[in-house]
Amino acid sequence: MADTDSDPNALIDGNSLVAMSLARAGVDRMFGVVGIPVTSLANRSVALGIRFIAFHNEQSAGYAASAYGYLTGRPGILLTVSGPGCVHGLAGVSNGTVNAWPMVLISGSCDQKDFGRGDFQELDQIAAVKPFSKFSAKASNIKQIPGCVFDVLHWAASGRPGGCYLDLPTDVLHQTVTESEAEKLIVDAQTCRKENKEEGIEIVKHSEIEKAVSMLRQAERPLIVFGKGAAIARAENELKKLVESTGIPFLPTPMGKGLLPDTHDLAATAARSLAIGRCDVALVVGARLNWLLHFGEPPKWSKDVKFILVDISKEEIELRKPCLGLVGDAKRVLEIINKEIKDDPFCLGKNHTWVEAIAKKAKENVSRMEAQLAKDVVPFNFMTPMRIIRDAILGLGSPAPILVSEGANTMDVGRAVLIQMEPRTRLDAGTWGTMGVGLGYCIAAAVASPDRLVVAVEGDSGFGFSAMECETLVRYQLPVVVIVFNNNGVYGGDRRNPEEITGPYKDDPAPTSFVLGAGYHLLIEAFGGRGYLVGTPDELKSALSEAFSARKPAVINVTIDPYAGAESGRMQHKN
Ligand SMILES: Cc1ncc(C[n+]2csc(CCOP(=O)(O)OP(=O)(O)O)c2C)c(N)n1
Ligand SMILES: *[C@@H]1O[C@H](CO)[C@@H](O)[C@H](O)[C@H]1NC(C)=O
Ligand SMILES: *[C@@H]1O[C@H](CO)[C@@H](O)[C@H](O)[C@H]1NC(C)=O
Ligand SMILES: *[C@@H]1O[C@H](CO)[C@@H](O)[C@H](O)[C@H]1NC(C)=O
Ligand SMILES: *[C@@H]1O[C@H](CO)[C@@H](O)[C@H](O)[C@H]1NC(C)=O
Ligand SMILES: CC(=O)N[C@H]1CO[C@H](CO)[C@@H](O)[C@@H]1O
Ligand SMILES: [Mg+2]
Repeated sequence: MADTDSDPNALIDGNSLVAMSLARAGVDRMFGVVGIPVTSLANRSVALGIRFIAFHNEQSAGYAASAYGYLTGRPGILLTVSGPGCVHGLAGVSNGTVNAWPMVLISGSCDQKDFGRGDFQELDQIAAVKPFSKFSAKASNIKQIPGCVFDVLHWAASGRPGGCYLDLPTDVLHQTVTESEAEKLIVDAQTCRKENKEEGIEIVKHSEIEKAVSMLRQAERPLIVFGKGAAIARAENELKKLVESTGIPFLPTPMGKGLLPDTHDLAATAARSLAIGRCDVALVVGARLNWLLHFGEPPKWSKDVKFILVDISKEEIELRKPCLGLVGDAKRVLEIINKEIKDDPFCLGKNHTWVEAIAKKAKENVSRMEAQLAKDVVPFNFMTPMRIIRDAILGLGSPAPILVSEGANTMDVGRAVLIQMEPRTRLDAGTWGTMGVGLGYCIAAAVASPDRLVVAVEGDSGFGFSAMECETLVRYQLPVVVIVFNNNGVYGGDRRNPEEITGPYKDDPAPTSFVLGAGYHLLIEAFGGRGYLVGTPDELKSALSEAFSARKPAVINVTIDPYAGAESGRMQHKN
């Protein structure tokens, strides 16, 4: 390419114009897999100061982009090739959308004039992405590129965030404009976006705030529930103020954990059943009343409970009627609620019967669990290694590591035992219970928060979905320690009754079983990372201590009794 700085008439192509537009829009990281027709787009982006994290598989890269969007609040970018690259990328976009996390899939697509004739990697990508995305744009001509780039970035992060898609046909990436034309197109796109910024979210009415505060004030057994919507709105300080000024107990969803410390006096996590079963007014902030919260319905919730829902999306609130809906950004709405309360404060106090009942239940549950955790069981069950990991993580203090978790038993036990002290330090297989998110999340976390260690606690099946990305950890020397709970399979060992095992393939391993004693620690050593094989408390402690202080890519292969834990984890009734 010519020295374009000095020559406004020099020509630049679509690839360069995409990279320039992204850089001007403030994009600083990109995740993906290169190939035809986007290799040069990646190269140009790197040349403009965007860090490109190259993955083995678009699925993991997409999960990384979505998690990067969540952790930073700015859209994570996934770059893929046409056809199959885009199809693999759908996992990431759907992940962004289902979690309400900002991300953008940018995919090359086939030549427009050959579409419909069986062109290389041809697919109607706009149609393929549609069910999974919030907004799509296609640049049919190079001049549309800057506008499309600014549009998708805007839609990904505005209102309720989600996954968006930008389609870039091969021919468009090869068209050219002059440097000065490119500059003008970018400036126009920027200006146009600024003018439209005011559109969008309606803000909650004051009368609704008054009603909400009065409901909380009159409640006998109020509860505050919050989820990752509150995390993405960075509402932690407002939540703290609300909880501490009113003395109302709180319950985080799995990824809301850490917005307030799990060890807080008013945490109702260990009294979850009582808290949701008996509360009469629940203020739900940035969390959906979906399966994770039992749809807000009996028998888990009391039939008389009244909900106050704070959500950025009006549609979400309408879906959950009847309730009092407060539409708006969680941080902003809580600020207004706190202000309203400040004018006429109320506080339940420690010896309020409801607060006492929750504290008592939580204490009982915690002591029961601690008694189990205290035992050193070998061969390892799930509890013993989880306690050792918990203590090793707590020993690191602040800044706390970012914890990534997937698996069935491994994730469920980890969710109950591991302690979250800081906001946005937990990423798990949440809303969709998706296996395969782990390594992508680890990479995103390491890239988004370079000051934090990343610790993944993974079932061996969950790990296997994206295990090749161990090479990516080593290549970028990311401070990620992956702990694999190796129980030889999905949920663990073969639990079939002998009478179930018949037919011509009865000698095959069970559909849930993997090879016995897989050397997952050797996998990362193949790439030059550090591997540990552990089966006893001392071995685990020593591996953790070494790996945590090294802050280098490592896999700790923890041998777990294949018959510990339950089939399907805690979702047994559905399998
Ligand atoms: C994409 C996807 N495919 C399949 C599943 C079904 N599934 C649920 S948990 C799980 C793996 C559980 O095994 P493991 O990760 O080893 O955890 P363990 O219970 O053994 O600790 C699978 C395959 C899923 N949740 N997501
Ligand atoms: C991208 O950069 C790499 C490394 O510099 C180079 O080998 C490759 O040819 C470039 N490809 C394109 C299409 O620009
Ligand atoms: C006990 O505590 C765990 C984790 O803290 C929680 O998951 C579980 O629901 C609690 N049990 C009850 C009955 O509330
Ligand atoms: C709590 O109980 C103590 C005695 O047990 C009492 O002195 C105090 O006033 C009570 N506080 C509130 C806020 O009710
Ligand atoms: C995406 O990740 C989130 C967060 O872990 C999880 O809730 C969901 O299961 C995943 N969804 C998809 C489509 O992978
Ligand atoms: C390759 C390897 O070292 N595999 C080991 C993994 O862990 C199991 C259980 O401890 C051993 O049996 C394997 O030999
Ligand atoms: Mg397993």
